[in-house]
Amino acid sequence: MGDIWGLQFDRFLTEDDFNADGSLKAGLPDQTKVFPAGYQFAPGDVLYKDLDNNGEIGIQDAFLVLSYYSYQSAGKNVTWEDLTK
Ligand SMILES: [Ca+2]
Repeated sequence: MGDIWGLQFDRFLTEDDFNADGSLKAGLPDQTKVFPAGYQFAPGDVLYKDLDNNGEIGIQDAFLVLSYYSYQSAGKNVTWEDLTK
């Protein structure tokens, strides 16, 4: 088993994070690099912390986590391959 890198869980998205048309409101970090292409975000999805405050969630926001279990329990099924795109 190699080292496991993960993103820091911030909170879950709520209905207040979405516009009437289902799009995410402005001001939230862009998470499209760490979710599958075309993924439609919905209330209950994970919102990760933008650790370097560049407005998007990416590999630069990842940090070393020791427990694979804790990563899985954080929520959605994000693959490591997606982090490198
Ligand atoms: Ca970032």
